[in-house]
Amino acid sequence: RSHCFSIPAAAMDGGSSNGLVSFALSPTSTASLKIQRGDITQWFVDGSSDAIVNPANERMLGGGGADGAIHKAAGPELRTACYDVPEVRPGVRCPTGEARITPGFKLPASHIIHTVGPVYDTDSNPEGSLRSAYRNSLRVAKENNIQYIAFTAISCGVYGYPFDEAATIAVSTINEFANDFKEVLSTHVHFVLFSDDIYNVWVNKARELLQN
Ligand code: AR6
Repeated sequence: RSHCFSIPAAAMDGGSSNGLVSFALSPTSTASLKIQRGDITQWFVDGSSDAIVNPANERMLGGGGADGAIHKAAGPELRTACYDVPEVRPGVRCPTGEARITPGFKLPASHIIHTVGPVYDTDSNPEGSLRSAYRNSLRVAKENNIQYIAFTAISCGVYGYPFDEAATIAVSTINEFANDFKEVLSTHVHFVLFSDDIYNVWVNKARELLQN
């Protein structure tokens, strides 16, 4: 099979390496899955239509974790743009499992796709909701001709999703999406992960699920 796993030379030098590893998705699509350590607010792909995915909440007006860091880095125009996203019911601009897009404003990435993962302990179907959050983010990326998209580990911070279960859903959902859109999916998918713990879980899960 064409699934490849490679550690670029720079990643083996140690020091400031971001540990970038790359996997092929569907053998018939050109899409790839890359996993690295890092701060998602700094991520971009030069000269492309790119988007980072914000693990937001249903109000979409900012918060802690990655959401807080993204709002801080994007600047106050982001809050205004989010405020203008229509409410689907009072206080809810993006229901759990759905996704919305805004410009990136002061971020290096050109767009932000806001999605809302499940609160692990209170969602009635956390697996379904997390799957929807990834799938709808990819769908919005595709509809907007985004060539490169970067995710964090949605729901793995404040929302308390166990890392191993979340990694299984993240990797398998992205792979399924690539298979569903074989000939058309040309969106390259990145994970930019803050902690070594989560990075290791994600790399091991991608090896397990994508290399056979
Ligand atoms: N770059 C990459 N990853 C990050 C960064 C960063 N700058 N900052 C945090 N992470 P979380 P959730 C990682 O809590 O669980 C907010 O208040 C973090 O280590 O950001 O979906 C929202 O407003 C973790 O692995 O998102 C919501 O109310 C991952 O990003 C709520 O938190 C996700 O953690 C959403 O909670």
